[in-house]
Amino acid sequence: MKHQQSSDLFAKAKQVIPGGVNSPVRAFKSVGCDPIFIARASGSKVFDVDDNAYIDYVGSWGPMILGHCHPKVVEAIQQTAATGASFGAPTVRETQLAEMVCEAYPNIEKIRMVSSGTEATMSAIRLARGYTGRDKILKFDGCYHGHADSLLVKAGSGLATFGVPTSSGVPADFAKHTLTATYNDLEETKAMVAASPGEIACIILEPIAGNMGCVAPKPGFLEGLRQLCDDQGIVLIIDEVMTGFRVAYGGAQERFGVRGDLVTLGKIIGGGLPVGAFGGKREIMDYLSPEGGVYQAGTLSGNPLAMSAGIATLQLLKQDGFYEGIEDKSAYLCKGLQEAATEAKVPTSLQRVGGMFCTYFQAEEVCNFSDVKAETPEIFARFFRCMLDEGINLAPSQYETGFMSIAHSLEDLDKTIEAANKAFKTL
Ligand code: HOZ
Repeated sequence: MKHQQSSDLFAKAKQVIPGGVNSPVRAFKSVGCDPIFIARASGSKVFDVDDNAYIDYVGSWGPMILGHCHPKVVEAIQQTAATGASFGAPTVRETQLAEMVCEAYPNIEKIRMVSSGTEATMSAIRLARGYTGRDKILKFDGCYHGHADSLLVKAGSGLATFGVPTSSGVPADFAKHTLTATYNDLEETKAMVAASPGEIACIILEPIAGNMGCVAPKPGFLEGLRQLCDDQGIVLIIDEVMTGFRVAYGGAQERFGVRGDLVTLGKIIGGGLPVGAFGGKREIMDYLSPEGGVYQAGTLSGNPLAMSAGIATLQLLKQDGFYEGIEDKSAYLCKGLQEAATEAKVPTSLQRVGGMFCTYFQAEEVCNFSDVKAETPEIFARFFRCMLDEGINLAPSQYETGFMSIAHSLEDLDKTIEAANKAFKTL
């Protein structure tokens, strides 16, 4: 496959954009080739500027669960754009989308819209601190919650991809308030909480860790965290930016039956437009300005275009059988990938929850960040390049999750398995 135009555009971009990209993992640095520049997309496919077609499992890193350019979503955005792109004043669509989210998540009694997942988690943490009057927060090694200062500590994919667990530029005075525990290790978490009695404002986690590949919570982990937070007056923040409306209409909380005090959302609820949201118990949300003293604001918060795309998307997700469809397609693909790996005698751990999946190039299951073996990302890089050459667009990092859309056809899945058959044999 030729990528000349992409490479030329990348060289040009690097002159004016740091690393040529507006988000680091997109630079393809850890997979050893230049990134492809996308010209357009449709359904399950993206097309690059050299006119190569790829079956897409990035899905804009999660939002495109309907596939690209769903006609109903495009129509909603176009109609709204014709009436004004942004007013910085309340509109009816904000309440409509808020009602839809509250209906899907019974523990979200009130919700505030923002413009990105980072804004959502950053604001939820400030709110938890304001509500509890405590400074410390506890997160898990390898979980990514956006790039706010206090969250860039052992933060998974974006940083792990480049071998820097914690960003520079984060003052030690901020980072000292962030405790990190091992994902899926309830006993260690309990011990850390016990060592800081009455000091921890919140525990924040990805209920399915999607920034160290795809790691499901062990049975009892989420339940144990819920109990721990209840016992210690700690706010449990479940970060569903990736999993919300993805692994079930009511997200991971519906799937696993454990509910947070606060929930962060993004990606799917904006239908591909920039959006984020945080919500939860009325009692906590009422600490937020203008009701309470915790300040948070945004010029583009509740943006009309994003609200329309979100409403149109959620309406389609509500249709009968939608999540069964995603589950079936993902299960079919992962079974095929596993068989291809076995045939080629490549040790793999294929991990999947609903429409999120990851192939680790090691036999041992990954249950936390340090379970990823040192050689695994290097093998992934070779696999990635081979798959790209076969017309399969995977996320360019071992630490990212793969996303299925409802637009992927059986033919797409079979082509992907066929490509993997070839790729595994080259490793
Ligand atoms: N690490 C981010 C997703 N988990 C990357 C997002 C992007 O580059 O758009």
